[in-house]
Amino acid sequence: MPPTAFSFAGSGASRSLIVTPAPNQSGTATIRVTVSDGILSATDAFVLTVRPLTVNQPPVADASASPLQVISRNNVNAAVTLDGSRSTDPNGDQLSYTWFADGNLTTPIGAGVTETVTFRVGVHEVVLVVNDGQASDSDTIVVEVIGLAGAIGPITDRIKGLDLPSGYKKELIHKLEVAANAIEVGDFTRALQQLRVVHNKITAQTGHKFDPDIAEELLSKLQQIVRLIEGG
Ligand SMILES: [Ca+2]
Repeated sequence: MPPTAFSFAGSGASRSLIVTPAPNQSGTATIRVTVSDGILSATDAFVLTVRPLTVNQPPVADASASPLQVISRNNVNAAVTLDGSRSTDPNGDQLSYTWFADGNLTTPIGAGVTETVTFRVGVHEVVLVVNDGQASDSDTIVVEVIGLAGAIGPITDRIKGLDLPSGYKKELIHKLEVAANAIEVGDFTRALQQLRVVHNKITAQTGHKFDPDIAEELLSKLQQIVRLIEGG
């Protein structure tokens, strides 16, 4: 506290001490006041705390779901876990979480940091709104639930577009189509058998007929489907 921070008002026995803290400064100071009538004096002290004016900064919403593409084993729906835990607040305020889906911003589908919800096959727009008590922010993600039978289609299409020997390509596509048809009729044993053959054929040709990156992409999609069938 500089000396200019202090001034006195009043007169006689009724006086007041006016303390004006320096602008943009905060902290704690012990202020000691001594009064004297010329013969005797008395001293008292008090602690003055000046707090900074806190301006609220809005939170930042960050929604995610893992994975963004989910395969539905029953071709009807699948459980998706939504995650808002990466949302932040510059002031460190505690946040509330509200999840909405498919354009319905009235009825939330959940209010947790993470939420496991069941979505039907199709594309779903999910909105997370976080609020720090004063301000809010939102983040939108798109989650897609693919029917198990439909999950093979994109792999088939990908292979169709690749530059591969025609006989080899036809064989892979045929086996994938047989697998897709088997899934449609619930013959998972046959589907697995076909998918494993395709998986082995691609594995054997990785770095040869198949570019390693493309092979890895196709194999991971096939594994996802195989795991899902085996798990159920
Ligand atoms: Ca805040």
